[in-house]
Amino acid sequence: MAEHGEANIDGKLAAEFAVPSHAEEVKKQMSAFAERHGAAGRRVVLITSGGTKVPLESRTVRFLDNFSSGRRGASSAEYFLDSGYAVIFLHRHRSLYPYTRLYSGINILDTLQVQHEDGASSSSCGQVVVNQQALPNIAKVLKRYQEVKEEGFLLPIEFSTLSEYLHLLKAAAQALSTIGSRAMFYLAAAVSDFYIPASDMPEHKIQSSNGPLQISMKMVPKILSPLVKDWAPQAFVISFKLETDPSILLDKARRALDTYRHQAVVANVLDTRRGYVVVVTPDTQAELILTDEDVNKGAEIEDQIVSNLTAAHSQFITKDA
Ligand code: PAZ
Repeated sequence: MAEHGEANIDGKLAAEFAVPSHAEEVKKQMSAFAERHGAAGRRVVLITSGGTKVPLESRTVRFLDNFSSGRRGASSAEYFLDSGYAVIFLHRHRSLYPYTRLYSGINILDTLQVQHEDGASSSSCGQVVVNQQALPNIAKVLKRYQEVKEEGFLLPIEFSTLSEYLHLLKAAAQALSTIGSRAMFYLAAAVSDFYIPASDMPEHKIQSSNGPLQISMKMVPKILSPLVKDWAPQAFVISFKLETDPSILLDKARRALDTYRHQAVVANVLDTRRGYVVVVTPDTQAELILTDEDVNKGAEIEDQIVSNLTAAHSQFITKDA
C-alpha cells in the first residue's frame, strides 16, 4: 500500500487534510515537553491510541469509524510511565485514558454516597463520600495518577478526525526529533486506510431520498514513511499491525518492516489481541502470551509488550552512542 502514498506525502498532507487550528500551539507544548525531559536524560515515548473518524460530509453528520477502544494505548502508557519514560499520549477524544480506563465501565453515581452529620436537618445536602468497594484499588491508582500529573510526566493530546491525527503526529515527530534515539514512537492507534478528500465531499447531509449510497474513498498517505525517513530519523519506531486472518499476519508485519525500515512491528489478531501478540523485528520474532494464571492475577499483555520494547530501545540507544 505504501506505493500510493510515498511521493510527496508532505504536499498531500497540506493539500488534502485541513491543518487543525491548534497544531502550532500543540507542537510548542510537545517541543517543550521533549526538551525538558530530554535535558533530564529521560526517554520520551509518543503513544498513539484509539481509532480515527473519517467524515462523509463537510458539515459532518455521518462518519466512518472503527472498533478501537484505546485500551492498548492507555494501559501501555501506564507501563511506560512505570518504566521511567515521559509519555506524550496522542489519543482519540473520549477513548480510554491512562488510570481512568480502570473505571471506564462504572457509573460514577453508583460509587458515591451522601452522608448527613448527626443533627443536620434533612434539607441539608450533606457530604459526598466515595464507596471504595465500588472502585477497586482507587487509593493506589489515584496516588499514582497524581504523582504522574504533578511530576509532569504525561502530556495528553487529543484528536478526533483523521486530519487532526495526521497533522499532530507530524508535529510530534518533529518535536521529538531533538532528542534523537531517546525518542520512541509506539503507534497503537487504528488509523483509517481510506478517506474522502474535502474536494469530493458533499457539504450538506447526504439525503437518503437520493437512494442507496455509493462512496469512493482514496488511500490515506502512509505517514510512517516520512516519519522514519525525514521527521524523526534517529528515533526508535514501533508500528502495530492488526488483522482478522491470522494466516497473513506475520507476512504483513515483515512486509511493513521491509517497506518502512523501522525497528519493530507488534502484530495482533482482532479476537485474541488481549492475550497474544508477536513482536517482530528485522532479526527476531517474540511471541508474548498471557496465560490463564496471569489473567487471574490481573496481569495485562501490555506489561510484557512494554518490557520487551523498552529493553530493545536500550540496546538501540547503546548502539547509537
Ligand atoms: O484500542 P484497542 O485496545 O481496542 O485495540 C488495539 C489495537 C488492535 C488497535 C492495536 O493493538 C493495533 O493493532 N493497532 C494498529 C491497527 C492497524 O492499523 O493495523
